[in-house]
Amino acid sequence: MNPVLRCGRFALALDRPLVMGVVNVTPDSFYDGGRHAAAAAAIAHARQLAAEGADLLDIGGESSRPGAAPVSAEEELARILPVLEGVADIAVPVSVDTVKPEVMRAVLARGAAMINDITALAAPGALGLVAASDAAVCLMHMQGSPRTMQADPTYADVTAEVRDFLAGRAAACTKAGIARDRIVVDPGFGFGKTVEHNLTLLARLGDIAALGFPVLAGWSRKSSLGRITGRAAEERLAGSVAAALIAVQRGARIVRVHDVAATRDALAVLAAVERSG
Ligand code: 7PJ
Repeated sequence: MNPVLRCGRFALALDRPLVMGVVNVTPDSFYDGGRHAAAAAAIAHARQLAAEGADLLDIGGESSRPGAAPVSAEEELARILPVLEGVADIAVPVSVDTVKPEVMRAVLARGAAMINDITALAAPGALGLVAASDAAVCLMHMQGSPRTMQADPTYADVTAEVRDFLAGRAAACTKAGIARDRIVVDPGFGFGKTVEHNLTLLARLGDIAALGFPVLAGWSRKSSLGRITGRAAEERLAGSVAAALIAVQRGARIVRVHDVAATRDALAVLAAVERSG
C-alpha cells in the first residue's frame, strides 16, 4: 500500500488510521428554514468535526439509506455547493458523497478532494471525470440499489465477492488513468448485506486490505449495530466506536464516522497500546 493518499491539494499520511467525519445536508422537516438553514447547520457541524480532529470531511446531499427517495442533480448541488463554499477555508480535505457525474463535475471544479461513490463510479462518464481531476476516489461495494438492497441480500462467499468487485473497479480506475495512490476501497457495510454479511466482512477485513489499497469502513450508527445492541440510532455511540476500533485493528485505514471526538479517543488508546507493545 502507498504510504500516502493523494487527494486534491492534500497528501494524507497513512501511517495512522484516519477519521472521516460525516456531514449530511439533507433538509427535512427538522429544518423549518429549508435549504439555507440546512446549509448553515451543515457548515457549523463540519467546522465542529474539523475542530474535533477529523482528517477528512464527507459531505452528502442525497440520503442512501435503505428505501430513501432519489433527488435530482440540481437539488443535490443546491444542497452541497453552499456547504463546500462554507468550509473552503478549513485545512481538511473535503470528500463529496455522490453517484452523479453532473455533481462530481461541479464539486471537482470547486475543490472537492475526494469523490465518495457508493456505486464505485458506475455511472457513464464518472471514471473519466475523476481521472481528469487530482481528487481521490472511494470505491464502495453495494449489492442492488438503495431502494432494494436490503430485500434479500445473497452471496455464496461475501468476502470473496466484495473483494473481487473492488479489485475490478480499482483496475478500471487505474486503466482510466487514476493513480493507485488516489484509490480507496470500501466493502460497503449495510449496502445489500445482512447483519451476518456485515460481521463476516468485518472479521475478514484483512482480505479486502490485501488488495493493497487503503480500506475505508463505515459502521457508524448503522442498523446492524442496532440489531446487535438493541439500541436506536441515537444510542449507538458505544457500538459505533467499538466497530470503528475493530475495523482499524483488522486493517481499515479510514473510518467514516458521525462521532469524531469519541472515535479519535478510542484510536488514541489503540495507538498507545501498539507503541508500548
Ligand atoms: C457509507 C457511505 C459507507 C461510504 C453512507 C450511513 C449511510 N460511503 N455513505 N461507506 N455509508 N464510502 O452513513 O449510515 O459505509 S450513507
